[in-house]
Amino acid sequence: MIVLYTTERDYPWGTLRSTHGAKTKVVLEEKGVAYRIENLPPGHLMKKPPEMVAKHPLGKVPYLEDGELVIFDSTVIDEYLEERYPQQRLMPSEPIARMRVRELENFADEAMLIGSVPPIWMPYWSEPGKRDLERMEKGRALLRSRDLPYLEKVLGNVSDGSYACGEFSLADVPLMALAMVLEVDAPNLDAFPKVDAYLQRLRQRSSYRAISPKTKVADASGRG
Ligand SMILES: N[C@@H](CCC(=O)N[C@@H](CS)C(=O)NCC(=O)O)C(=O)O
Repeated sequence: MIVLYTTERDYPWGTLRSTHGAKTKVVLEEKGVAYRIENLPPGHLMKKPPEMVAKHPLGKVPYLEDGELVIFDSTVIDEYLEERYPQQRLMPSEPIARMRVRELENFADEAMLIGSVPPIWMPYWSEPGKRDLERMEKGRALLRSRDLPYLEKVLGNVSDGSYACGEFSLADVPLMALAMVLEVDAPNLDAFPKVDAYLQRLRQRSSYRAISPKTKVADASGRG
């Protein structure tokens, strides 16, 4: 069975999960592939113990074992899963459409998951009194000034009720992680009505249950 190494923890304000681990979990769920979670302590992301670095040279999550294979980096893992487990396709077949999916996936990852989101999300892993509120506000400001306007524009190019590139695809997967973060941070999205409706649509997918802040660690530790 596939083993996904990631970090998840229950807090009174919701169950928090690695955003990049969530990307991989969503693809496993969408494809109905059997897996179990190996839940690493959040402290491992700082300490980077040798057994972790042996499997991911940067000591990050996620990494995944599929039999003898060890694979790191959420985007690489998700593309591997797409090719290895072709049920429930998450990539279109036409080259320009494939390019657009990869372009948006990369934007969501680079701009948000490693850009504006960590300053918002990481403080939630501490007690409310210990959070760097100034840092959180900077992350929120970047999200509102750069990332959400672009996403609103992208969503303006697809018909209402569809996903970022039409059918649900790998482009939507990092945005599922954004939906998770913004369920906890709960900003006012009146200025971004298409984003607001889209994030709510993402939260309706059955795969979202496995990353929802409402789903406890013990209730989403794998499938099958
Ligand atoms: N490009 C990597 C980024 C992974 C990443 O940054 N993961 C975070 C948790 S969401 C982490 O492990 N942070 C610890 C660190 O940056 O050292 C991927 O897509 O998997």
